[in-house]
Amino acid sequence: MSEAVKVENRDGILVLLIDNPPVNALSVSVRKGLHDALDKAKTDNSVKAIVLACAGRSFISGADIREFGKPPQPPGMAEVLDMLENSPRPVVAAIHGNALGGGLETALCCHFRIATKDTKLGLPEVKLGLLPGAGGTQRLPRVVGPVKAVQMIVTGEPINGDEGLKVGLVDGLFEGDPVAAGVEFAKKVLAEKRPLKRVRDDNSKLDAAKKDRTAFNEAAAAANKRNRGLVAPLACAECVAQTLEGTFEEGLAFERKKFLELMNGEQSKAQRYAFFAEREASKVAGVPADTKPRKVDHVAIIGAGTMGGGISMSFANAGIAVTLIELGQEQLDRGLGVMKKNYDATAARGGMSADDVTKRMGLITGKVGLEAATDADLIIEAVFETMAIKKDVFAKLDAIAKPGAVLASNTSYLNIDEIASVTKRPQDVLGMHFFSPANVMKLCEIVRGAKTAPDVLVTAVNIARRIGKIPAVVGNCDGFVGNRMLSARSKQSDKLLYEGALPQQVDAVVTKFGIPMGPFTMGDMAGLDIGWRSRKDRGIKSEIPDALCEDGRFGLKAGKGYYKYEGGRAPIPDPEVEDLISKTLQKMGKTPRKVSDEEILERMVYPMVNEGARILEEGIAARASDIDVVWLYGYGWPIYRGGPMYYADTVGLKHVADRLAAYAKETNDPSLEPAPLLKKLAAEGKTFASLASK
Ligand code: 3H9
Repeated sequence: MSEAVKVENRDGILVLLIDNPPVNALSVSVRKGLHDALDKAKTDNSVKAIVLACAGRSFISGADIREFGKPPQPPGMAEVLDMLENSPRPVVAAIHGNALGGGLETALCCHFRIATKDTKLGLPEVKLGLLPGAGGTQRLPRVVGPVKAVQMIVTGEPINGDEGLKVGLVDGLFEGDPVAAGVEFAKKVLAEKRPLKRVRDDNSKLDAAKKDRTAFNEAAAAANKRNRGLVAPLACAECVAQTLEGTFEEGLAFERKKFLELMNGEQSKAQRYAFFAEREASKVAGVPADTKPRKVDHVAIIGAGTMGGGISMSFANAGIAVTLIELGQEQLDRGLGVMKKNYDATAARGGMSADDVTKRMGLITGKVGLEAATDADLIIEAVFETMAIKKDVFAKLDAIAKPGAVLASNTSYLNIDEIASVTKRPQDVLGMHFFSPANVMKLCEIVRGAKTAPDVLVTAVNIARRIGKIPAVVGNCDGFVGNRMLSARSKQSDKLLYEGALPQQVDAVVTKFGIPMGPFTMGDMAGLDIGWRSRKDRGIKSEIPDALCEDGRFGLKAGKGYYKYEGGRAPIPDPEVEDLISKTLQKMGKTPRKVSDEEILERMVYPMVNEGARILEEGIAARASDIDVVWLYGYGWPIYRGGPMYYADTVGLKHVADRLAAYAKETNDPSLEPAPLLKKLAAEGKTFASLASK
């Protein structure tokens, strides 16, 4: 018998207990264990019913994603699921924790399902660029109806046990030990002589939608609404629609075909890479895996501005109380007011209840004066982005914070070591760089100072995950990973205007690639006046944006910038800007040329990759995949393109290096010369992924 499936006969109830940590994925050892046990049970007359349950903290969380793309190892999932579904004895799935993907598909092949109230039942394959490929698209609609099924499958969002009971996905709820509950339920099934229910045989919930598809089509369209460029969601909806077309077997064959197409496609490969990259980023390179985080019970946030407010909301959203500290009552009230308004707006859109708003606001306690941070285990500073102000705050915190408190700065580019230097405890200081809006954006760059202690890093990673953020540990340099690479891109987008490209052309190329917003639209949103003032202070000129600002074109807030705005936030290309650019070039004695879309894309992406290579060489990021995580979750890089470093690997590093060298020459820009690491990997025919993590 396989180690991954423990088999026990309890008075005629055969218990199959899957034990495959960490998440009880359906790896080959599990499939084999189930196959062998079910095969043996066929001829064992003492077996009256079967219970399928899992050890550890969860039921099956899906197929083993690490096996995808490799030669299949028998027995396949379909074979094992057939054995369960066709078992002549009742099979009860007793579910706790998660039943996700192949896990829920397995449960759907059992004749009865019971679950705990808080179990997560879902088919999240779409998030990996896939669709449920073990019958999920055909069985779930037969159980919960096609409307609910298409919502669940296209969005990948799970429901809990309570809702599962309401929609008929589970037959009962239990508390406590899944095996004991499963055995008890199985006995009841036997005592009541309940008929075996095979999901595949019951078409009753499809009938209404077969007669009138309106509700189904509307649900499919609504679920698919926000799928910029992704192929999997549409394929998911198509598979569910098949339940309304033909037989169960035909639907299964259609699902199989579509699943294989997606699994072998570029998008899912990139999405599966992103899944593992995200998890890898939580492991701090160079820190022993058993390093324990410090205890964090009390959290204080300094600064109730946009960032401090967003960070506080992130904690409150995760049910963690924070003390929000400001210098004066007025600033505090203003900050709290903005948060309340944000929550109210979400509630008005149906995103949360009024009760939730009260609960979350109740977790944020406003206080005036830094002394309120005395008891905090973690203090996150989010004050004005000026070194002198940050140093002042940290010197004061050093004097009042309790020993061992973690002191984090939300700086987006300042030197964390310089900030730490004003304290007597630089080992406790690090950066926690959240992205705006902080209550929405997933990324948290954890900036490791020269003296940051390993357990402080682990504490920050841990707490970031607890509040639903995706942490990536980076080193200390100007702009860290994300903003440093963004600067490399901004330099090129600015230069392109002086060569003949227009803002709308550059932005269109960038958005077509899948990034939600182009650099010029982003500039307009941020406001062009800030950069202009800073250039004036430093005596630097940048003719085109300077001319725009001299004309009062400060961006969205002024109703005009690189674009014009007619009341809303939609950027409208403006002939006046074309004219202004053309006149500026004339004045500068420059002749515009036609810049191709291909050149724009390469100059938007490859300089970032080049900077990424420098970042890796300098050890600012430990892994190329960490850089990808920063871009995926902090800057809206399209997940189906894996991240800039992954993308460069797929294009080929030799091509990237050659094009950069050519642009360096053509545009007389030494910053575009390929970085030594990029050159080396290109010459050796290697990829960034081939670099071992340090
Ligand atoms: C599928 O089922 C296809 C079928 O329809 C058809 C097939 C024919 N496989 O996230 P965590 C690893 S597709 C392999 O940190 P948490 C993960 O890499 C699948 N490994 O834990 C990590 O490893 P390490 C559909 C997996 O508690 C460790 O487990 N299912 C898998 O925060 C811990 O993971 C899904 O899409 C897997 N399926 O969250 C669910 N899952 O320690 C995907 C996890 O070495 N999984 N690992 O870094 C999840 O969403 C979360 O892992 C889960 C736990 C919510 C389960």
